[in-house]
Amino acid sequence: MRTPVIAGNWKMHKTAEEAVSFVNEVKRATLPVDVEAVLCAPFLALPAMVEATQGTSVGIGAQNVHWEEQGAYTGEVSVPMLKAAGVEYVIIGHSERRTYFAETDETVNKKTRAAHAGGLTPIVCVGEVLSEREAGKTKEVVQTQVKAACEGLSSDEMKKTIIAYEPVWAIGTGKASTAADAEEVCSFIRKTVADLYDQQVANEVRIQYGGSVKPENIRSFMAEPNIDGALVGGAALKADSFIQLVQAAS
Ligand code: G2H
Repeated sequence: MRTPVIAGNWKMHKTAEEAVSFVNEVKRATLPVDVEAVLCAPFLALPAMVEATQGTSVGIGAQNVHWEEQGAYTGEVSVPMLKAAGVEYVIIGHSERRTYFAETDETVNKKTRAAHAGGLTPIVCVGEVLSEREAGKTKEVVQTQVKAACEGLSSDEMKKTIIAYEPVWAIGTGKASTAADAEEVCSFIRKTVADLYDQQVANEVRIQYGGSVKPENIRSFMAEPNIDGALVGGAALKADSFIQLVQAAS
């Protein structure tokens, strides 16, 4: 069966010092061994977090990466740089990056391929905006994004890809999707992967729900058969809340 994965996406929050103090609080808690816990932090906090989580089960992730290994790309960070710092995961194609930083399906694909080539686990975000949902286009939009993001991945790479379904209208708004609606789309994403690869690959891919997840509602999402975890923003900024989320996913 698939191991649930709870990933905190801190967005542009926390200095290295604040991040380490968060990690130290998490280390004092008992986390379930059957849940993968990940913290995705700003670049500057990553090395200190990798060091602070040594010997624990908490994995560390970045929130973006460039697809080239090195070169004249001012302000960018590459997969080998993240690997050298001990980072294991990277969020790719978050809707905030698509909206504010011109991320496209094409760059999402390049980054996803680069992540796999360099040994990072990509958490690839997909999801519709409100007008698309209201126009009944959710599945069409999500299918296009999944197909584009995964183009050229081997079956093994696809199995190791984490897909985060984040309806854009639910992000940071406090208005989460219902568990049933999220399950319908996550199940459709799994079917899309089965059509692109095969049922075995689809059975292994982990699909998270993201968008206003909190300790009070995570159980309803985790109870759904095609939801294998959550990508959590606001509710992952406090250690006690993050700990509760990981414990509830067990
Ligand atoms: C969606 C989510 C984290 P929040 O962006 O990826 O944020 O939980 O604050 O809605």
